[in-house]
Amino acid sequence: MLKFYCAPWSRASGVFWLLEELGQPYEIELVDIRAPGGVPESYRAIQPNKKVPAVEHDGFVITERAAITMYLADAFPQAGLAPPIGDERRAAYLTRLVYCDSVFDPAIAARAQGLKYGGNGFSFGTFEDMVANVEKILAGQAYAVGDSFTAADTQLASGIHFTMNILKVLPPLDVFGDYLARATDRPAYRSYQAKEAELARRATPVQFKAPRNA
Ligand SMILES: N[C@@H](CCC(=O)N[C@@H](CS)C(=O)NCC(=O)O)C(=O)O
Repeated sequence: MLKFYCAPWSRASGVFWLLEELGQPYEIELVDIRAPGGVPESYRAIQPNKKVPAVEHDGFVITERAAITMYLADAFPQAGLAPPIGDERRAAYLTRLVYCDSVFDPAIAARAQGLKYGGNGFSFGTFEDMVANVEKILAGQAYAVGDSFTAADTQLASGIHFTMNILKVLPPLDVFGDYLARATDRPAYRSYQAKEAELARRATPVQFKAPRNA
């Protein structure tokens, strides 16, 4: 049994895409994070911060995108999206997958909020270092890890898409655009998009605010 707690166009999107890549049956539970009354308190039993995504698998709940991504890609190895322990790509795979949440996302959020801080003030470091690192990775190879698509790409590509094309905080470098075109040209990406659009019809509409540096 696989249940996916999510909201459309949110930090659950990369996991949504991954679930489509895995090809396993799963049930969607809409958590309407934009509902005027907020997320019901009872959802804390699933996610302690009342955030999406969360996944329930065979009675166990997994939260935090990076953990969910690792868990699912390892739990369904037949999809071939997680370099296994012993594979020489495993180190880069874990590093880049976690980087999406521990550095990329908070560095973007800090920039979008106009937060002023010293380079060592927060564990995610500077926005400029983050952009340079992601640019360097993607200039040297087709995907987050070498020349094949892994679960790390569901997180990195969905993060780049949202922050560059919608939030407009990540600079629109060609290397990011080319990577996005490559990484999203997949049947599972298209089926995820269709399902997310369908889910959005049941949820409170999104209203994105312009970033403070716009
Ligand atoms: N640390 C969490 C963060 C997830 C997160 O920020 N989710 C947002 C959606 S973009 C959310 O659920 N917000 C609803 C709220 O805070 O009420 C993860 O990476 O899974």
